[in-house]
Amino acid sequence: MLSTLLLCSLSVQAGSYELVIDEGEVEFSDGKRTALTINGQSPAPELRFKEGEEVEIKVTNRLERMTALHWHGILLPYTQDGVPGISFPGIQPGETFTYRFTLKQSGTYWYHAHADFQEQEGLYGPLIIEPKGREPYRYDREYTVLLFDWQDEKPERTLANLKKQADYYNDQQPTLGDLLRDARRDGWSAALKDRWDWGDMRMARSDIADVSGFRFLVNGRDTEQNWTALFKPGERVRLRIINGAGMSYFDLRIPGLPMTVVQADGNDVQPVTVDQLRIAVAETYDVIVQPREDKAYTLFAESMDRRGYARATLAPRAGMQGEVPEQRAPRLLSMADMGMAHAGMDHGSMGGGEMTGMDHGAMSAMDHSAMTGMDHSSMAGMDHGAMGQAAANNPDYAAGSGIAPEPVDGGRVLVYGDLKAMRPAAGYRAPDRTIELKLTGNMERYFWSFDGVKYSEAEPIRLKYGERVRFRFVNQTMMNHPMHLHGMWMQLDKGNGQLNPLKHVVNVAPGQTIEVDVPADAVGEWAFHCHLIYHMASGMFRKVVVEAADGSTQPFYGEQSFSRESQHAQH
Ligand SMILES: [Cu+2]
Repeated sequence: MLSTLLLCSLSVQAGSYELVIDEGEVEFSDGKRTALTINGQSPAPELRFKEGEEVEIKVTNRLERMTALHWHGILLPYTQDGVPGISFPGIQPGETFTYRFTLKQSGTYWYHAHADFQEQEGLYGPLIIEPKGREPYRYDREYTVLLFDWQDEKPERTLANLKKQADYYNDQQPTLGDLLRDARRDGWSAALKDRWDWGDMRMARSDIADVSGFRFLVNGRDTEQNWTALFKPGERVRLRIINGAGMSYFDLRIPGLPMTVVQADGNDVQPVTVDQLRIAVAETYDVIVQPREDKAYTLFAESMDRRGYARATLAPRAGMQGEVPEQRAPRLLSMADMGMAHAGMDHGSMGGGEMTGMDHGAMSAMDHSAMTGMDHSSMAGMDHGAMGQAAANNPDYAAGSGIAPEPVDGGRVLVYGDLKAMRPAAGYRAPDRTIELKLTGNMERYFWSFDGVKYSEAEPIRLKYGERVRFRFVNQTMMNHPMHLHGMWMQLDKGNGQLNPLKHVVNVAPGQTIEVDVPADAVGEWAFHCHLIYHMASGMFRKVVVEAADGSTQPFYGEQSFSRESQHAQH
């Protein structure tokens, strides 16, 4: 009897935090910058909870504009999800909003602002939930490794520049010199044809990322400040890696230390040991490393476009430094990367600006209206099915998470197909229906969209509570898009069936098709968007409405009531 009571009282632990959002400063190796802060710091403080806990987080807004915090990847009543205009009206200047929810999961997550560009200005931090039970892996100590891409430029200004000229930040455009070099190497006809192809798509072939000028950070520290984690040789160290960047993917490795991936997006996966991993914007990976030598190791996270890197150190003593690897050359997209070389086009017989000699046998159901800036008259269309197939045939894509980074010294690179859930998903079954979503954009006018329709002009996607919906993402652009669904898991289908991993962010590489299954198990209104902040802001966003059988969208189980307290904080 006594022990039952004791257990009951222990199971209603509460984790509470008070967070104050304000303007403040961050300090880099070359001086201070103005930033948005939480409790005076950026990144924001690490929040730690226990699975099953009732959470209460009071957030006070001391800015002169509306704000909102979103708990990324957390299952909760939609009213607590923190998206202005969908979950709630936002937190007005001077107001305090109290978020309340009960944690039904564990793992490594993060939180960030979901209001204009405030995340990019500093409102991001880790959110860690310890599991109720024992974890299926052992480690001696743990560190959070939170990656970020700081911009000195105000984000509103960046977006305005992109809207004026989409390649504003692209300093890697092929030049006349490149043309001469390619012509010497491949012959004039090949070199010109390649340029014709790219020109026709109105995109530069180095559009792997569309914004530059970032300072890459680990836990708020730049490469000179060199954030350092200590270990004793032989210890097993868990790194909770979070990509909190607004726009940047990272190719991360620790030369000399294989990384055993044990969690992806907060969910345990069957351990897989790799030498390098690509982390898309807003994804998390937990890895365990075991440095055995009494020396410093460098954690090296190159931005995918190779314009820079984030760097940290694992060392037995403070002040030590490991060797920092050479940065690799930027990788240019090829037509093969876009999955087009195999799509049935006979490039040999093109001429005079007309694309002729296409192998129409390999193409059908032409629909390229959404394809960015294509010349419809000369390009007779593309079969996106063939394009997806070509992507699947391309070794880079077969590798999984997009255009995989080049291996270093033959090392193993993590790919999506490696991710198998530690435990089979409950209720796994064939989907009830499929919704295809084309990822579309227009680089010339810098707007991004689904199916060519911007958020401001789009109807919500409606799901029925209890159904299982397959989303097929067909990327018709030349950029990677990290797709993020709020409130429900996406089961990434890489052919592992019941062991398809649960993800809150799934990267869809250029020209690639990716499928995920979504169990619609949370009634309410949810955000569904590309997590690249400028893509989201320019229209790559949808509302998903999950309705109960009676049409209601009010959560009817386990929801916590919430309160809204208005008070005027002193300035
Ligand atoms: Cu995007």
